[in-house]
Amino acid sequence: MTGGQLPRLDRTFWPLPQAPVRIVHLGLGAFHRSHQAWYTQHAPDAADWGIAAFTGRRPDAALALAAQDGLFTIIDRSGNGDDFEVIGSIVEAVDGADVGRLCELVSAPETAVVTLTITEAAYGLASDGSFDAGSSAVAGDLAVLAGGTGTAGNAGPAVTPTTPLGRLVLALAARRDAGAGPVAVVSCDNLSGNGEVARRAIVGLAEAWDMDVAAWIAENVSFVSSSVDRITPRTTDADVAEVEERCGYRDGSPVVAEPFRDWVLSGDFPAGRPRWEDAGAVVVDDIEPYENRKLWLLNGAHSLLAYAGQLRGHTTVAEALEDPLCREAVEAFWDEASAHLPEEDLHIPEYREALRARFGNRRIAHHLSQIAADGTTKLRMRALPVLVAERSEGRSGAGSALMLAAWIDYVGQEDSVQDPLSSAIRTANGSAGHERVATLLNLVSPQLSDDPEIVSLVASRCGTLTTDTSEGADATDSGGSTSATSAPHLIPGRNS
Ligand code: CS2
Repeated sequence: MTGGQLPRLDRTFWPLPQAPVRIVHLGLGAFHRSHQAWYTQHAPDAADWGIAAFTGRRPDAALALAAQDGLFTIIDRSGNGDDFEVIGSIVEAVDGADVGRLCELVSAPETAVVTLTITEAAYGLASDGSFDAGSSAVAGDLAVLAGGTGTAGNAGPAVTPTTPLGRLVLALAARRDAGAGPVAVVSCDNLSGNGEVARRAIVGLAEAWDMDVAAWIAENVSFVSSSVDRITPRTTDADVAEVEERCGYRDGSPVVAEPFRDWVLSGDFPAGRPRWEDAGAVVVDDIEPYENRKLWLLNGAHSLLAYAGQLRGHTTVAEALEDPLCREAVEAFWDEASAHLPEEDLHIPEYREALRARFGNRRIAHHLSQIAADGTTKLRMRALPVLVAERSEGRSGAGSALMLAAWIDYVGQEDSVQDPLSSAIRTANGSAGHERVATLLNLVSPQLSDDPEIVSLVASRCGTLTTDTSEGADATDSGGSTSATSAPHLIPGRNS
């Protein structure tokens, strides 16, 4: 049978009754499907917990998933081969612009949990980590909310914000009006203290609109922090074709993911939650060490590879890791970061070894360009804390400084950088030398640009990745990747 003749994946492939919606998710994308949807399906009480997932800016993912009753295939891709699993925990896939449906679901008493994968940049963080009411991520919604006339009660929203958090504020107001009681909001974005960050952003937005709503949220919403992990590259046409061939049905929206997954949660669920811990999630009192381990070692190395790797002509994480210069840079950064992680319970050497294998899985084509987006927000979580911690112990922090330098070189050669501060980056690129370095560092954090020694350190590391000095740079075992000795991307006039 050809693809066109195969049956489409839908609930006829699903032998179980559809679970009722008790979780609302904002940010329906591949990561949510490979992670929270997987954990929910694998919880022993999955039959009681259906997810209604809303897209962000575009409706496409909701339309594609709704056409197959929310079902999709996870292609579990190890170094040796692929396994396939149909996931049915998403029972409703909705266009994020349907704020009326969001209000209806969030204000239903059965809804107990709201999960978020809305990207780091969507929380409207200022460069000092506080909530920035003037940030482009939230300013428009603040104006809409402040200018709104009615409440978001059962009659439907009188105003329609466009960002996920603006929409959520409106939906929480509807929950208050409906008397549906407390609820948990779980951030699943890669931010330190993401529960607290979510609280600041959501309460901050609400305060600009209606102090009573803000007070209700502060009292009735439990903001849960979580550290999430599963490498999920973009799905390709080849993945879609593979599912047809191997599974015998058409799935327009499969998701590819590595076999590894991890979820650490900390906080209260006043209206209950699925037994995710029976599916492998871990519930802890103090999340910070786990969060730092993941944000620094995994995400930090990802950002370093994203910028250094692309400067050196590589396309994927696995390719970049085979470049001795990139590999050394990652190990040096890991050494710095590990010095600030408690040894107890975290198993750092084993974690690093596992990361080398996960990053090295060449069957996962995790594109560096995907990771490079939103650098100002990501580096604030990934490079800054390690650099500051190193310097406070009297060491240089050269390994962390290299991550910042690689970003500075990268944004100097890219025509269109995806970042919440992209126009400020463009302006900074108009200057040169130390001034340019300081201006760009200031966008990550004034803590960096205010320290002349840090500016000099980072400036001294700019341009070093594109000058090949590594002894192993001509290694022959690069497995077909663009080798470290291929023409480097020089950045004329931008290196200080
Ligand atoms: C990556 C993450 O794009 C990025 O910034 O570092 O998406 C990373 O793949 C996930 O956090 C892995 O769990």
